[in-house]
Parts: sequence; C-alpha cells; structure tokens
Amino acid sequence: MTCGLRSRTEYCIQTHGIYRECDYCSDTEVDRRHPPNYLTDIHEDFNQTWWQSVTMLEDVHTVNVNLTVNLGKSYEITYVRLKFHSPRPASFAVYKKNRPNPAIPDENPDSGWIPWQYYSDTCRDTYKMPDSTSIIQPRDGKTKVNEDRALCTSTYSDMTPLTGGNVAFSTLEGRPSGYNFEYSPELQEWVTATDIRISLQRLNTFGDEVFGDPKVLRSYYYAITDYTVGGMCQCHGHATHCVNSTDDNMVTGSVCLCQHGTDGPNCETCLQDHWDVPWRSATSQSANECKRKFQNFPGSGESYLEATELKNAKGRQEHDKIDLTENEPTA
Ligand SMILES: [Ca+2]
Repeated sequence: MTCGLRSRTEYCIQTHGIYRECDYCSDTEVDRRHPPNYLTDIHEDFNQTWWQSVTMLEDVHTVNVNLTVNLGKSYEITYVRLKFHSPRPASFAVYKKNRPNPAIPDENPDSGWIPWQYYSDTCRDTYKMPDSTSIIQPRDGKTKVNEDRALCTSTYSDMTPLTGGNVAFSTLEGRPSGYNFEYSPELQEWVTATDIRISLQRLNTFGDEVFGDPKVLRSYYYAITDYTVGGMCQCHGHATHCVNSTDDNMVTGSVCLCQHGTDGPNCETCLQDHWDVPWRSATSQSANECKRKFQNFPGSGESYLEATELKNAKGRQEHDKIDLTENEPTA
C-alpha cells in the first residue's frame, strides 16, 4: 500500500482550511519516493524522510495497512515509537511474535500475531476493550490477574497535530510486576519479540470525505517519519552484549556473547558438557551458571571438580535503540 509504486499519484497536504497544497508520490523520482525503508533510515532532523501510503482515493481506508519488521533474533523490547508525518490514525494496533527460528523468514506472516497494544478513539467498538492505561491487581492478596495482555488507549488518537505527532508504547508501563521484572517470567515473555507488526486500521478525518471530493480524498493517507524500537538482545542475563555472528545460516547475525557456561543464540541452553545443574536464567542475585560434571582423572583416584568461575551475575545490558537499518520493514 506504499504510494507511487505503480504510477505517479497525487496527494494533498491536510490543513484546517479549504486551500490544499498538493504534490506527487512517485517511486522513480528521488525527491518523491516514500518507500518502507524510510521508516527506519538514519536522517538529520532538518531532512526527514517518511514512508507514505496511497490515499483514500485509492481505497486505503478499506484495508488494514501492515508495517512488519523481522528483528532476526529474539529481543527484550523496551519501547516501540512511531513519529507520524500524517495525522495519527483513529485506530491502530501493535502486534508481536516470538518465533523459535527468527533468522529464517516468517512462514506464516498472516497468523500467530500476539496483540501488544491497541490505540483507538473507540476502544470498545473497534477492539472490544475498555479504554485503560494500566492493569490493576486486586488488593485481596489472593487473586492475581494476568499482566501479559494488551491494553487499549485513546490517548494518541486525536486528529491534531496534523503532522509530527508521536506514539510511544512502553512494554512494561502500567504493569505492576514491571517493578519486579527479573522475577516475573510472565512479563519476561511479554516483552520478548522476534517480529513486530504495526497494523493501521482506520484513518482520522474531519468527516469531509463523505462528499467524495477527489481533492479531499487525496488528503487522507498514512505517513510515518520514524519507526524506532528500543530494547536489548534476549540473553537471559547470561551475556553483557551481542556480537555479529559468523554463522552463514544466520540471516541477520546478532547473537549473545554467552557467559556462565551457557550456549545458543540467546544463551537459552547449557554448553554440551555443562549439564551438572539444569539451565536457568541469571538474576541480579545469582549467575545461575551451567556447571561441568565431576570428572575422574585416571591415576589420581580422585574426583575433580572443574572450577567454574563465578562471574558477576549483574551482566544485564543497557537498553538501547535497536538498529533496524539492516532489517527493512515491509508495507
Ligand atoms: Ca525516516
């Protein structure tokens, strides 16, 4: 649904007034291209590029427009932030997946998406959800509600600003166990993703599209300047950073530099000869390292425990903006 792909198409800039300035979108003209990789490119503040959809005149309002990014690896996502060039949508959703083999392309791109966050001025009608920004645990101390479910908010669904509006989704905001994150397997799973999808469902309008004026219809479309994802690669606390893999089978190639006797792209298992204790995630209290088995040295008659170095368990990484320039989104 990217504009200007098949032919040069006209769009008009939304203003509060009657007069509308118009321009063209064309994939073959350098200054008039708005491809999906403009969502994640690096640019200066004074020369911002943006992705743009076709307009209401080409029926953009009759379909869901999906912007999908494959991260190539499992990440603990802190935030997803969008900066809009058009007005923000009236309704849209953020979905995620946590696929076991993220290095290979998604074999089922249209199913298996887990709702992460809904944005709508009509939460109940559109997503069958109350308008809410947090999950509240009952005070009786006995019952506990699930915190790994999507919420819907109307906060970011205004028609104004007409350009430059932001939407930020913080994966732990409004979730009480976020304060105790390393002891909440539920939220650890909740923030983990290999693929992220933005599904734009309904345009914001002033209501003037009902008269069918082509110039008005050309002024309604989606346009996004920046699609930023923040997080750190998922290493279960067993690595301080990720490195580029030299494994030819990896599509993107970011893997954890595993410590504590662990192995795998996400340190999700023990090294082959380190299974004296079961694998566990590290916490700030304990490295929970994988240990080697006792080995019998011939002739010594003694059992010998291979010394396992107790490394500093506080190996958690800093949360940072994930570089998506190599993982171009699809639209
Ligand atoms: Ca951009």
